Amino acid sequence: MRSSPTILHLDMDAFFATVEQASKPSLRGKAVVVGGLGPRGVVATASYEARVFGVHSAMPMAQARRLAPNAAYLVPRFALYRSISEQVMGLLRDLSPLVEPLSLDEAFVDLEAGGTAWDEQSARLAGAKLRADIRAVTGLTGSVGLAASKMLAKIASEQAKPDGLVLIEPGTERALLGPMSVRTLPGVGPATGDHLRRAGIHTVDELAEAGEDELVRLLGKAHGHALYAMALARDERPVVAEREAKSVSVEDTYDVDIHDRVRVGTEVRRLADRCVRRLRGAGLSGRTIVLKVRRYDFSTLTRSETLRGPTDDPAVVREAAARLLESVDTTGGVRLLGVGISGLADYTQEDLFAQAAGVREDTLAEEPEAAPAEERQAPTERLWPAGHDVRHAAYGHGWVQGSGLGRVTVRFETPHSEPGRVRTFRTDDPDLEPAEPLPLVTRRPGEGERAGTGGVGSTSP
Ligand code: DCP
Ligand code: MG
Repeated sequence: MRSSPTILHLDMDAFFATVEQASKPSLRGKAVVVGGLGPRGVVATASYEARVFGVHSAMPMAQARRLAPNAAYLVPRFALYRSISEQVMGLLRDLSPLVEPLSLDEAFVDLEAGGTAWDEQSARLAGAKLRADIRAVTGLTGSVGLAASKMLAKIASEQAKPDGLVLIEPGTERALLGPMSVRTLPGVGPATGDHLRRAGIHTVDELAEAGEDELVRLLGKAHGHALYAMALARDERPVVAEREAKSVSVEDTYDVDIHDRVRVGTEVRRLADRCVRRLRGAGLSGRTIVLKVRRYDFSTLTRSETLRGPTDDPAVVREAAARLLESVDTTGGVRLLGVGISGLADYTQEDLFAQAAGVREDTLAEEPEAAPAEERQAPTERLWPAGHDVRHAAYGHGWVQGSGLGRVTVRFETPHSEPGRVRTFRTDDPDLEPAEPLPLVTRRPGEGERAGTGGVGSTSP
């Protein structure tokens, strides 16, 4: 492990909810819940004000509404979150070529590899400057952790939340981790946590005391071994830039073209299993399954399917590959078949034991497409998802506060206005139309010190 705290972990604060608060002045300082609003919807995230009531990611929306009935409930605006994520990732790439994004709002950066930091002081400075730059460019807050390993950097950013920076001095890792819950360690989700608790292991110190053999007995070889190393604060995983590990794939070329459709299917299953073994071997999981088929005439096709979350489950990959194969005509025979997995994620993000035991957690918000039956019967209402932007011919830019019974309520405000007023219209009002989100920050970086959240006045006509 390196001797300086030059691995940085950034995690934006209550990301989706903070973006919504930045775009909607009336919601600043208020409880905001973003997620699927149908009866089967789940919470994507909640603002810190809503977390006070116990609302958190992946909670059923109905439960959130019981806990925080007065919060604002909004449908996610993924395109906007993605564009802000790109701005943030751009700032990280200014620090180092070694940037490893884990999700839209989270990434590791190897500051040393970028020559940005080499010791504690330079690392702290780089982290502080990054936070200031993120605020200037996006108007949002992110928390930064700095440490000598990925595991500790991530724990540090968690401790820094919200809107802070924590640096873990090399040498203090074990003392810091010891009393913490086993759940702090990467890869220990609810299922592994329960399993360990039943074995009387609650803290990281207890994990280390249990010893490697006992952990292997409890959790299996790979997980037990990995967890023991982490309990001793040993984590040598390098920061891997996206392009270096874009995908894991395997392929086979056949001496004789395969014509038999059943045999093609068997080969694809075999390749899927081999690909998953390689994926797991690299300690990764992935979201996009790719099938490659080269036909008798050398024409090569690739087909892909993106799952809702990363997986390293052979059954899931096998099924996806089989579905993809159904869309390919192989009647003339195939010379080559390949299965790949891209959209890679660090396996430690997931609950290792839960995966092994086939337990799945619902971690993704239901998107508005998955609307329940009663919403489908009223298609006009789906044009006005709560939280989405609209424009009114007379009143200008606003957002949908709610809709139903043929009415839509709009609050007219912009990222730079005062909290705005609410008006109600008929859902088929010809003066009202959906609009693109407005930028959260109007000035460009380097154009002066004024933050984009000041009282600039309304930008509506
Ligand atoms: N997300 C989601 N479903 C989940 C978890 C997260 O859709 N089960 C989305 C919404 C979050 C974003 O991903 O805003 C980032 O996830 P984080 O876990 O980093 O959570 P937040 O950024 O919302 O909060 P925190 O301040 O705890 O990082
Ligand atoms: Mg976050």
